Amino acid sequence: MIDFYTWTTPNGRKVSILLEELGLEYKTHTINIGQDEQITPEFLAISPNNKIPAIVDNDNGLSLMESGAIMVYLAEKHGKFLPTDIEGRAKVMEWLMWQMGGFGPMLGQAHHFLHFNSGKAEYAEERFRNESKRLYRVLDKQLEGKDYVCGEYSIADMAIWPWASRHEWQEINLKDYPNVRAWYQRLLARPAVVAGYNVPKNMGEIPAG
Ligand SMILES: N[C@@H](CCC(=O)N[C@@H](CS)C(=O)NCC(=O)O)C(=O)O
Repeated sequence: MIDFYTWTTPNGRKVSILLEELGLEYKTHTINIGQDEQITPEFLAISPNNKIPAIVDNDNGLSLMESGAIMVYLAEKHGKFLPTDIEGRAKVMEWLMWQMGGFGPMLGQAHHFLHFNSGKAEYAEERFRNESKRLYRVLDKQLEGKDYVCGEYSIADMAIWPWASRHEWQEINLKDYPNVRAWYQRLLARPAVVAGYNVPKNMGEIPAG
């Protein structure tokens, strides 16, 4: 059984979608980051960087932070959603790292400057609006002729999708990125994606794209 520490954000949803896709038994612990629950000593013992998501695997006592590391661990432990051949694995890791280093952090900045604090920093708004568009163009190109980011459905899709679900906050219209839009809706049709999105609680309708 997995103890899963999370909040209603894309980084948390990446892991809950994978937990649902794997059909694993897990217990959700809600860490309300708006109320600083991520800086309690109990949570810091599990997640030393004081951020969600984190897990404890009760099979072996392993605690892990960082969504990408958690996804690789669970995919490898259960032998799903991460190819085992060296090239296939490298491609999924490439797009997982792209999400961890770009499509997450840059879009997170877009949320701050375009959604939560618009009108305060013109330079930052312009920078992250342009960077968001560039990242969506990259993803659109990667998805050309493919159903999933690396061909087969993998943890790369599950890592990228929750960030794309916040496209409205990023001032992105998915109609401008037809391959992304089709892929976004393809994942939205998966019951495990919807179930994972609604962890730790239902926040209302999921953007349809
Ligand atoms: N690189 C980390 C980022 C995690 C992250 O930024 N978590 C945010 C919520 S999405 C958080 O816990 N923020 C609380 C804080 O910064 O105090 C991961 O992918 O797990």
